[in-house]
Amino acid sequence: MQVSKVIVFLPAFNEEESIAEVIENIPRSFAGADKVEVLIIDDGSTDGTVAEAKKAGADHIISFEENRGLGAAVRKGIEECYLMGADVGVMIDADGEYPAWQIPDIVKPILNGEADYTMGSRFMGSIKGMKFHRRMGNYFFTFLQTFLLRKWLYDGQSGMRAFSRNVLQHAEIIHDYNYAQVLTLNLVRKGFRVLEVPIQYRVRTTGTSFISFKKYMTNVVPAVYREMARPVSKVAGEKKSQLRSSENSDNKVTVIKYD
Ligand SMILES: Nc1nc2c(ncn2[C@@H]2O[C@H](COP(=O)(O)OP(=O)(O)OP(=O)(O)O)[C@@H](O)[C@H]2O)c(=O)[nH]1
Ligand SMILES: [Mg+2]
Repeated sequence: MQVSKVIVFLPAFNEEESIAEVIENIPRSFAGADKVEVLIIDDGSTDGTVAEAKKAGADHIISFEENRGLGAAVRKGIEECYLMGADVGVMIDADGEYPAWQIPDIVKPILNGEADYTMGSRFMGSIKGMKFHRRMGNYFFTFLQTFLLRKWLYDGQSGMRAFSRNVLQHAEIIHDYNYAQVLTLNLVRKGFRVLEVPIQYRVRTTGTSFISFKKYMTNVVPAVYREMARPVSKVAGEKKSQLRSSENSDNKVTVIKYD
């Protein structure tokens, strides 16, 4: 399938040292996709993240006045991709850990009609520098999702994912701290087809991680429980929505401020 517009969004919080390189490595067109736009969800950064993103050629920047959390940032990215008329939405972390040049690889199964939702899988691909305790944490939370969904997953915490337009319309993220686990639980239970694609990953050398053991236990674990406890209805297979935003004909950066 040939699509007209792919939007790649980057949730970013104080990533001035790495964001430009990620943006520069995003292919601006590739087999099956005519046009690729870049959207930054700046989660209240207090450093030069926004200036660096503009310099590197970001097309759209949405800035939160205050830090809201990664879950809130990804929720906004998904909503905006849909409203801006993306045929396929992609998210990638801004810290340089994920291979932006492999975006076509994770979009391809969606264009081919093989999947609705893809995740770049570090454990199916290659990993440079992941600490032992982080690896254990990843195995644990991935296994938890596998168990709850009765579906084998390799990497449930990936920071590189792609979404069909239908997924962009129906995805729900029920907490602000993180999205990784609850989003997959939500989409698979709605009947969307998930597929993992091997990617090359290297641990960040700049910035700081938002992950804390305590916050994972007090935020992620209860959110996983709440997501599984609430009813969701199957939506996959519905007729795709035709809603499209008007085309942005110039290349100016659009800055929208949210308070
Ligand atoms: N630190 C932090 N990052 C956020 C927040 N909101 C969005 N982000 C962005 O979310 C992405 C993932 O955050 P990371 O802290 O790298 O999380 P991670 O990759 O799971 O953890 P590491 O393996 O330690 O890098 C990065 O692009 C961040 O800039 C937030 O509130 N705090
Ligand atoms: Mg990271």
